[in-house]
Amino acid sequence: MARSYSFTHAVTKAPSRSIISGLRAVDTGAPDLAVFETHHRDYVAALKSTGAIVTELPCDDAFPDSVFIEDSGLCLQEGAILMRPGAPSRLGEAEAMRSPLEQIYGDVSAINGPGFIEGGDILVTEREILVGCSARTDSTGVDELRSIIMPWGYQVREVNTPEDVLHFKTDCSLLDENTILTTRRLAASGCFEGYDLLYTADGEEACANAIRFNNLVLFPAGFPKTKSALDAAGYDVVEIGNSEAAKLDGGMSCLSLRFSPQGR
Ligand code: CIR
Repeated sequence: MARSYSFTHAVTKAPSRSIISGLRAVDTGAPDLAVFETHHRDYVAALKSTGAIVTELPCDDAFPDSVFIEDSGLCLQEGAILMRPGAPSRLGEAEAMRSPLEQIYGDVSAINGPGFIEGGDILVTEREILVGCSARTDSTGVDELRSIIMPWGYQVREVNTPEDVLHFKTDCSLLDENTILTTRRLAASGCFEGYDLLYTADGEEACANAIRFNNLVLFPAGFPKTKSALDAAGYDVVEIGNSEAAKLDGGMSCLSLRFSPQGR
């Protein structure tokens, strides 16, 4: 299977009591920790059902958004890179990931700045790595990432996250070697030329953040038209409740780091 969606490992972090203080663009009410925990358990179970080794880190009350672990790192076969989150309240989350990732990789790299970059803006496909500049990720951060991973043979392409969209991957997901699930507003930027696209159904843009993880597509519950389109296209879709993460602008990709460390 392809390296862009076939993974031996994942790392998750449990939601903390402090999620009620998590960042959000629009306040639609406080997330309910018990419901979030149930959804999170279902999510971890789905990852494990594919045979992957899942490291479940305990919650960290100091960082309300740390359940959205994807933003703190980028994990590739060759190595892990600690990100440099552009949200000031999240900056320390990356350093907190150093030790867990060192235990898996032995050694890790880091974005040292002055630029910023969050994992939610990074889409790894089979042929390249797209990084969307956003309110959290800037060109300087993208350049520093490029300087670390180009020697490993990766092509990094800087693109743009639409205005008022938190992260690039808020609006897209990889489904297979050449297929991307995307909103029309993101695809309109032309950033997916050469890929096959499956569009979220009108009114269901909030389900664009899914993940292909081995044989499964983990997909937020409550988006029936897009779910049917994925089923019809032959994907093995598992619906996971996302109501509480959504209150904090989070989705399926944000909740894990997914990777296959070389030789481990
Ligand atoms: C934040 O605003 O940073 C969090 N409340 C949500 C982060 C979602 N992460 C992601 O899309 N990768």
